[in-house]
Amino acid sequence: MMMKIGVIGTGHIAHTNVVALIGSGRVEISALCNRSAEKGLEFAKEFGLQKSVYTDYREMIQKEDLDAVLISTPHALHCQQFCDCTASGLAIMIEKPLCTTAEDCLEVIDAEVKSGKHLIQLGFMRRYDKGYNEVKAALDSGAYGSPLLLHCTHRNPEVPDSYTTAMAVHDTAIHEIDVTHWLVSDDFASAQVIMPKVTKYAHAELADPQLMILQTKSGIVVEDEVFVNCKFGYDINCHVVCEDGVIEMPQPLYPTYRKNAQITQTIDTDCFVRFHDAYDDEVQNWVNDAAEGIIGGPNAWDGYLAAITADALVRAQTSGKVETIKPAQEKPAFYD
Ligand code: ISE
Repeated sequence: MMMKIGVIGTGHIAHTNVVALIGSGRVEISALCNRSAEKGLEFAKEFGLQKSVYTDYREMIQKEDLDAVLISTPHALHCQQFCDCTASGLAIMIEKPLCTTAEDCLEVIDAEVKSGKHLIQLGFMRRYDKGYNEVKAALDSGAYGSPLLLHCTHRNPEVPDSYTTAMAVHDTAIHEIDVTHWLVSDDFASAQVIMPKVTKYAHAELADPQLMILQTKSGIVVEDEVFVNCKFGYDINCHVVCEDGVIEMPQPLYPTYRKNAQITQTIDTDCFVRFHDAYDDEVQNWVNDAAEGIIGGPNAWDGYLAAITADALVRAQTSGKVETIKPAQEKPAFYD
């Protein structure tokens, strides 16, 4: 049976996800919603979806007979939309972050727990990337002993002038926050940020690069260089130092060219190209699981942990101190 999906928000990520959803051959996009009717219609036309286009998602979920929704709207709208969709018992796939504040994340968690059913899969797509999965499998095999220290880089070629210092955490490092906590199966306990000399390419409101240092409860240190005007490419690295060896995440496979006494190799410049397959697998997994009535992948509690870790990093950006990360409540047994 085809799963009936409503799409809330029709921006760039929705586009990537809808391509993957249609490609799964297991879903029908029944309706979509954008606050701008014009944009909604444009999107519908592009995909040949002669379906219902709404400007109000509440009306959409009320009127349509949906099994699930895909949410990719501005982050500040997530909390209310979650709570409304959860109340309707719909399975939800949502792009990161869960919400813009830790309090809102707890509200969503409360709504999901009260619903009695796992409904939310959070779109931290790096957990579906082949390279990270190879690192995870090596760590879980135990062959390299315990992880001690992770060196990560998150480099973007450039960012617009609207990108601020705090966004280096909320938009960018948020990926390492989630994926490294998943890799080492440990939660973060403290955060620190070191601000090096600022690149000449950063605008006045942006400290770039930044060195973010997180430490887990068991003492593992994750060091993340976030450099969003590196100019040369979209360069994501993860290097795990363990007791019995070192694991380095593989890079996308491009040929090397030898010419003029040089070896050259492509580096991606766009996150949607670098993580194309991860975005695709994330959606395929969600569809396959949801068809069986299962919700897997990163959950709302992971979203909350990422939010409190991000908050501590943002505090550390200005305090220059080591900031403590402590959940306001115990993890509900629901998420065990
Ligand atoms: C963006 O939102 C992403 O998700 C990218 O992966 C990240 O590299 C970029 O810095 C963010 O702005």
